[in-house]
Order: sequence, then C-alpha cells, then structure tokens
Amino acid sequence: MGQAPVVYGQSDRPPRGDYSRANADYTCAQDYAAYTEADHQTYQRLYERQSALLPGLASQHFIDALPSLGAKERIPRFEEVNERLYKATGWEIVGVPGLIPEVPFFSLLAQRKFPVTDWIRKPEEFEYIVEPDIFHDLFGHVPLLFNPVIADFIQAYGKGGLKAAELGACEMLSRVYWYTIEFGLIRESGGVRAYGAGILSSAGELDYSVNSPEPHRLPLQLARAMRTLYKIDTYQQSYFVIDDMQQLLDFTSTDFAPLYKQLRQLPTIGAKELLPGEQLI
Ligand code: HBI
Ligand code: FE
Repeated sequence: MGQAPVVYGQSDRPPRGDYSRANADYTCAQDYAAYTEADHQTYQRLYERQSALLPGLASQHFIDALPSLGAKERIPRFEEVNERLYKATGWEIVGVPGLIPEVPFFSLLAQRKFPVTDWIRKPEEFEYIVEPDIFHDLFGHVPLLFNPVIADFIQAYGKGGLKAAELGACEMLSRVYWYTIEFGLIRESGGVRAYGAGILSSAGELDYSVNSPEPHRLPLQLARAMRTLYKIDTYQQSYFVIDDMQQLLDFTSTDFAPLYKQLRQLPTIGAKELLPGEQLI
C-alpha cells in the first residue's frame, strides 16, 4: 500500500490527496466517515447552484441522467451510485486520492472503472479549484457514464490509452479526451450544448462555452483535436463540437497508430489558432 503523489503541470503546492491510502492500482476506499457536515454542505451548495444553470446550456443527455447520482443533500456513497450505474451500463466508480498516472488511469477505464477523487474542496475554494475533486469527478463525469454510447467510448479510450502509452502518443490521445470528455460541445436543439465534465462542473464556463463570442467553436475532427494544445487554468479558447454521441464511438473503430505517426510530422496548433479555410460554428 502507498503510492507516490502525482502532479500534472506546474504547481506551488503538493497534491491534496493522501496517496499513502492508495492500492497498487491507485484506487482507495471512499473514506465516508471522514466527510464533515461542512463537506456535505459544500456538495449540496455546488450541486444546487450548478443544476440550476443547466437548462439551455447542458446536453439533455446529461440533464436526464443527473438524478441517477441520488440525493443532492449529501455526498453520495460510491456503493449506492454503483448499484444503479452497474445495472445501467456495467460501469463502476472507484475511489482515488486525486490525479493518478496515465497508465493506471487508462487501465481502470479499460476495465469500465471510473476513478473518482473522494475528497471535496474547501469552502473558500467554492468558485474554483484547479485539480479535480469529488464534485468535478462525480457531478461532471458520472451522469454520462449512464449513457451506453459514452460508456463504450470511455472504455475504448482507456484501451486506446494503453496502446498510446506503448507508442509514446499519450499526449496526442489526451488532447482528444480533453476536447471531448472534459470540454466537449454537442449540437442539440438548434444550437450547441455542453457535455464535457470540465464545463458541466464549472459555473462560469458553462455559459461562456455555449454563448460567449470569444472562443472558437469548430466541428470535431480527430486529427485536429490531437494537434491542439490546451490550457488547464483558464476557460478554453477552442471547443470542438460533435453532431451526436455516436460520432465519438465511431472514431474508436479506426487504428490510431498510423495517425499518430503522420501527426508527429505536423506542428501542434495553438489553443486559439485557426487553420486556413476553417469555418467556425
Ligand atoms: N487521474 N484521477 C484522475 N482523473 C483524471 O481525469 C486523469 C487522471 N490521470 C491522467 C489524466 N486524467 C489525463 O492525463 C488523461 O487524459 C490521460
Ligand atoms: Fe475530469
């Protein structure tokens, strides 16, 4: 027992989670007794604020699945969520102390196990926290795991990640995850709506991603997303829009290896760059 903490990007402070609790696969039991009344209140306040913002901005797929998380008043017990989730799509959520390394992350996804950070932000971090906490992981990601198409896509992503790790292509593949599962938009109701967890768990970015004239919105193309850099500490400057959920799953039927090889010859694309001839949505 006991794993080294994981850090992505640069930070002045060590990761929050207690990695000494983690098993070899980085999972840990949800320490339910450790939650204070203040923690449950933070969850309820975040849930209430965020769910009120969803209509007209979040994908209907997400809005319809949200009640599957259970009551908003308390932090859900992972076992209770799992009773419903496993029946719906064969997925389970597993506790983790925070961000975990890429290969163990991919390996859990490939087994239809979604890692959920078990601790919640402090009240003074209500508006913003850089690293994922239980609100981002559970509220942002888990509702769409009830959707059979997204459920299959995320598992395929995990399997693809294990291959990408062997090919040294994790960076390119991670950009696909970033621009779909974390910050994806979908065409719905004659406009665009958010389905990415990073947007759905953010009060400010939800409206910005759908309505602001500032960011670029482009139709999702696999190779384009793989080449596009991203920022982790600001609202996104480019979003990629899918026509429907099936489009994501369709991507996974192609072999990415030749694509990685080809894209290594091409330059990366800046977070707010447009290529000649590209049309915004
Ligand atoms: N670990 N717990 C956790 N949650 C993530 O979303 C996550 C991670 N490790 C790596 C990672 N994401 C990304 O780099 C993946 O796209 C590979
Ligand atoms: Fe996330």
